[in-house]
Amino acid sequence: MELDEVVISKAIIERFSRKLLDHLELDVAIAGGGPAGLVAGYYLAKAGKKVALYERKLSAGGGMWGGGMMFNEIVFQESAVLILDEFSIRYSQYQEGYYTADSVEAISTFVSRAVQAGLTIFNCVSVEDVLMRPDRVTGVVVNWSAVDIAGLHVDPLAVRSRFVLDASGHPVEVVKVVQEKVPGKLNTASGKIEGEKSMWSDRAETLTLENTKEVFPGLYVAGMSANATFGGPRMGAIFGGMLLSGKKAATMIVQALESSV
Ligand code: 48F
Repeated sequence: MELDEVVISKAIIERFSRKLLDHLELDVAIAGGGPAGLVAGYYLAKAGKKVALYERKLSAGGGMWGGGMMFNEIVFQESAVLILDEFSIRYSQYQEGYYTADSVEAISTFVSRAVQAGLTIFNCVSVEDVLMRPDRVTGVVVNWSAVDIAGLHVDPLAVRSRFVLDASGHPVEVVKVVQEKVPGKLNTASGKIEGEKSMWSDRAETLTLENTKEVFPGLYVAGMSANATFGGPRMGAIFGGMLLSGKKAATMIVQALESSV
C-alpha cells in the first residue's frame, strides 16, 4: 500500500480537532508544564478529574531539563522521595538529606506518566487571559504561542474550567492577568502580587508548600508562581518543593471539586 500524504494530514487534523473539542469544558486547566504543573496534572488525572495542561513551549518540562546552570542533574530533599518513588524515577543519595536524579529521566517520566494517567497536554499553546464571571475565574483563554511570538493580531479561543492552576513559574502569568483585569483582590497580604524574593533555598522550599493555595476564587497557584505571588524567596536548583507543591495543589483542588458538586 502506498502511503497517502493527504490521509496523513487528515489523520492529524481530525484527531487533534477531536482532542481540542473534547477539552473545551474541564474540571481543571493548568497553565505551565514545569515540574509543579506536571505533578499536579498527574494527581488530578489519577483522581479521575478532567484536566488539560497548556504549555507555551514545544516541550513540557520548564526549568527542570537544565538542572542547575545546565548541569542536567536535579537535587531534591528527603520529603520529596515519595514522589520520585510514585513515578518510578531512579535517584541516589548524595549525602544525608540530599538526593539527585537525572533531569532528563525525571522530566520525560513526569510527562509520560502524567499523560498515561489521563492528563492532556497542549504544547505550543499559551494561556493569555482568563474567563471571568462576577468574583470568579471560570476558565482560560488560549492561543498558539507562535501567534504571540510573531506578534500577529489573532483572537484566542476560550476553555471553561471549574478551577485554574497557575503553574507558570517565575513570571506568574495567570495571576498577573487576574490582578490587572479581574475586579477584586488577590488573597495575599497586600491584595496584589507580592513578588519573588532573592534566593534562600531552605526557607523557599518550606514556603512553596505553604503558598500553594487558592489566590483568587477559582484560581490556585503552585510551584515557583506560588512563591512569586505570596512574596517567598526563590530556591535555586532544588526541586523537591516543586513536586510537593504540585501534589498539594492537586489534593486541594480535588477536595474543592468534590465539595462543590
Ligand atoms: O518554570 P517552571 O519549571 O515552573 P515550576 O514548575 O518550577 C520551577 C523550577 O523549574 C525552577 C525553580 C526551582 O526549582 O525555581 O525554576 O514552578 O515551568 C513553568 C512552565 O510554564 C510555561 C513555561 O514555558 C514553563 O515550561 N509557561 C509560562 N507561562 C505560560 C506557560 C503561559 N502563559 N501559558 C502556558 N505556559
